[in-house]
Amino acid sequence: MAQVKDYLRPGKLPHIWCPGCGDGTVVGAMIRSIDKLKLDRDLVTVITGIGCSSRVNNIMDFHSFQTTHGRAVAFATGYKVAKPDMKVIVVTGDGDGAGIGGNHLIHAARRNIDLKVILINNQIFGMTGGQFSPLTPNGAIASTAQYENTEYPFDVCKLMEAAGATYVARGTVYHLALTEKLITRSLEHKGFSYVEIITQCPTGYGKRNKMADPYQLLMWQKENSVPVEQAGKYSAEELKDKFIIGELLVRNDRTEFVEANARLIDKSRAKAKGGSGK
Ligand SMILES: Cc1ncc(C[n+]2csc(CCOP(=O)(O)OP(=O)(O)O)c2C)c(N)n1
Ligand code: SF4
Repeated sequence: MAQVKDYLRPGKLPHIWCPGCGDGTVVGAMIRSIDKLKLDRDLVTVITGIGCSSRVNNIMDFHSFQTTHGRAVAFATGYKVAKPDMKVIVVTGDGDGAGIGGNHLIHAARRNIDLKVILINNQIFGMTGGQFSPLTPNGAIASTAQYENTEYPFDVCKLMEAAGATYVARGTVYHLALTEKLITRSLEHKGFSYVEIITQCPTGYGKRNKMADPYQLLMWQKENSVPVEQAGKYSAEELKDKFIIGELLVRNDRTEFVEANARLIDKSRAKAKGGSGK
């Protein structure tokens, strides 16, 4: 088994993340999953938007593109259509993926295109100084919510399920073994995969919310997570504001988008040649 450092670009360490940031832990989990599956690294592409989380491809030694804020999924859609043999992993933040890029996320899920989206949810805009995102908890403090956040976060896993994704899961940096397993399963799945990873931003979120020590943020992840297998034991009120973690949806009843189009092209060509096209 190779080591994580074997998959990092030479000369890119030390990385840019703050001490205690969860982004590097997610990189480790992604690399261990790729290594476990023995994926050919020349057939893996990591595509990101803009944000601290979107800097993962700066250090990961795979084909990679850092695109514009919120557009990683749109870019990856075109890339996957042009290069269907590539394993395309999109890494995005809660601002990047669920805010400015939310519409792309919905429609990629609806198409069931074979993208592996990993949304690193640190509940804040880390890179730009701690503005609240669509996933910031109600009542939390942000640089743009100095008294408290009066908005409510939404459950992107449920949204992905409703939109048509065929693999949906949620892990946390605290529950790292589970998270690694979920990433591995999503890489094996054919179709649109969404894995949300709850992580910590001590600088932009923790400091303002009485959890400046990354350890406190990890304990917050632990205390606010409920394994999906146990969720049935709790009332709706008890599950309010909790993260349901684990494999939330796997379905295999929808044809993957690129494959559906390839089939249609074959059918149309056969028809043009005088066949029935069936
Ligand atoms: C079109 C556009 N709007 C705004 C920005 C500024 N911007 C850069 S990163 C970012 C937010 C990043 O937050 P998130 O996606 O949650 O990632 P994090 O840094 O927390 O990992 C914003 C608003 C930008 N680069 N481009
Ligand atoms: S600002 Fe937050 S998300 Fe960005 S590197 Fe620092 S701890 Fe990580």
